[in-house]
Amino acid sequence: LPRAGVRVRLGSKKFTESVILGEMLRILLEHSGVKVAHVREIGGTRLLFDALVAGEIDAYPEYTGTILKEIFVGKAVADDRSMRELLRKQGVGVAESLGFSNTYALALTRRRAAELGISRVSDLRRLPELRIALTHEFLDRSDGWPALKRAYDLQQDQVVGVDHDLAYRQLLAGEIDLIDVYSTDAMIRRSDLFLLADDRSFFPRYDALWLYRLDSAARDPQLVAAIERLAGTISESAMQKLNDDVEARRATEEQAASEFLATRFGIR
Ligand code: PBE
Repeated sequence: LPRAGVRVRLGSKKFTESVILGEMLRILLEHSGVKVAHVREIGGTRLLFDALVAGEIDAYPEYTGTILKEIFVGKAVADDRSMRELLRKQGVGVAESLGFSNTYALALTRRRAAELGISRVSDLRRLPELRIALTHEFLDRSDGWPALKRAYDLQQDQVVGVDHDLAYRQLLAGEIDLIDVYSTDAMIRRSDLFLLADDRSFFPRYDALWLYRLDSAARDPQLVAAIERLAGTISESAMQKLNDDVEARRATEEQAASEFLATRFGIR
């Protein structure tokens, strides 16, 4: 990871939204004169959080439910305060929410959902033969498939692992019936997918926010200032639009991020 001359290193996960958020903070920091690098698409949650704790990066965008269910899996974290406390013990600070939530959901094409006559996750109990493809991280998280299957009493055993982008293609090609999606994904609206209602409230909230190293923040106050400036500024529909701009190739992640900063803060 780049070090020479760089004061702040940002990381992002391997999906469009994470990269856009990383670019946003990178541009904002550059604008305040900080030498900054954004290491894009490092991988999944584990890799990013480990890199943060190891000091390989100074900050990355995360989601509250992911902190509870993946990073602190097995630890009983009662509330927001104890989550912040646990993170602080690892030298990690938590910013306020960016203003939107991005939850997991199960999706089918609208046509297939109508054919099968289903609208809720619990309806899957009637359909043990359904062809399901799920992203690798979802297959293996405590807020993912095995726990969801238990919570809803589902029977499907033939579930395959797939990359997030590929899942959409296979779904639209009719090769599979059901995938997991992220609720701010552009493809949901673009392909008119149908999301099953989480009728047993299995999923927690996934408010998007920045995690950062407390020592980096002490060394570079501009890091926290920029992160705080972004808090509460991105609505769910704004994030969907940014994701869509990139997915539809109307803009790169950098262009989408800088367009947002221009509109919101007048930064050019
Ligand atoms: N999410 C929903 C996950 C992936 C899907 C954005 C909260 C995460 O990155 O933790």
